[in-house]
Amino acid sequence: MNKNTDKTHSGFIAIVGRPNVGKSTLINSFLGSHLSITSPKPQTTRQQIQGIITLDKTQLIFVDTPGLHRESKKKLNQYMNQAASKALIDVDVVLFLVEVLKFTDEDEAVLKKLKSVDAPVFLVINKIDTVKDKEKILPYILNLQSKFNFAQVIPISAEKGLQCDVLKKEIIAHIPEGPFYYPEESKTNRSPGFHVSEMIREQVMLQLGDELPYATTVSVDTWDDQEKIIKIGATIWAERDSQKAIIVGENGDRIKRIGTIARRSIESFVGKQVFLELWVKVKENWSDDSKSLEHLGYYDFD
Ligand SMILES: Nc1nc2c(ncn2[C@@H]2O[C@H](COP(=O)(O)OP(=O)(O)OP(=O)(O)O)[C@@H](O)[C@H]2O)c(=O)[nH]1
Ligand SMILES: [Mg+2]
Repeated sequence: MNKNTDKTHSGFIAIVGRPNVGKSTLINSFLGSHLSITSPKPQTTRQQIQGIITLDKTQLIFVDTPGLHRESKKKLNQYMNQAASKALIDVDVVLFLVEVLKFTDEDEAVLKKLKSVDAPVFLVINKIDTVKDKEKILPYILNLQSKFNFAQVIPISAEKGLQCDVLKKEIIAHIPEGPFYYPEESKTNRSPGFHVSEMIREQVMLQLGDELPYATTVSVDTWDDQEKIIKIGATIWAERDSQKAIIVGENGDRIKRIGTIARRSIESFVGKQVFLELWVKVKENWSDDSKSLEHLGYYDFD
């Protein structure tokens, strides 16, 4: 084969599954950076996030999605489910992520959605590091294969990086010829402000334990890029005064900790010193109000 051929390959790979199966951990493992936030709590990711890798003549655009879930009374949940469903349109490969030895009603509902997808669907069985007796995995795979004609079945551990290279090779084999969609140096379709708001939200999720009010979100309000430092002002939005008090913590301890840890991740993301000013404010019912959702960044993003 002529190595100097100008032909490039490019394609979109949607990562879908119920909440908490490890979709964001997988996209981060492919990218080698913490692009998409993760947490032990379900419904961490709320919007589509593209992570881009360009390897010589191939561009892979991975699409991380919110976990598809049953609960969709609130507008935010409807938005999340729609964002995940839309990711299935016009893609080249779909990675259906499940957690090894588990198959819940929510997994079943995702699989049902995949029946109308044109692209090849890979069954990606994650968290295999948690199973000692690997022989148990075979009957689990056979059962799932009886439900759907998967193009590939690949057990992995996204967190430990096990078999992720095998998965990547199989993905590349399914990527069609075509021009690059993004400049070679692009890593994401999202703005730095979006990623910063996510890093703050990640700390809110991690620091609040079981007290976490589900309806919190973060907006980045000011961004002043100076010679040696970036000054960022951001707001954490809660729905009630009682939730605000939990986020602030006694004597402001919790918000301080959230700010300090988020600032460190932001500094490593922007490669510069950061001064982060955080506010906590209340906007009643924002998660069930279309206008507030849009105002806080939850709109159609393509
Ligand atoms: N043991 C183990 N844990 C994992 C693995 N991959 C992900 N996790 C953990 O599973 C939890 C959920 O991971 P996420 O990547 O946030 O899951 P997600 O599917 O993106 O979840 P949502 O955004 O809520 O839909 C986190 O605590 C991860 O550390 C894995 O391969 N092995
Ligand atoms: Mg996620």
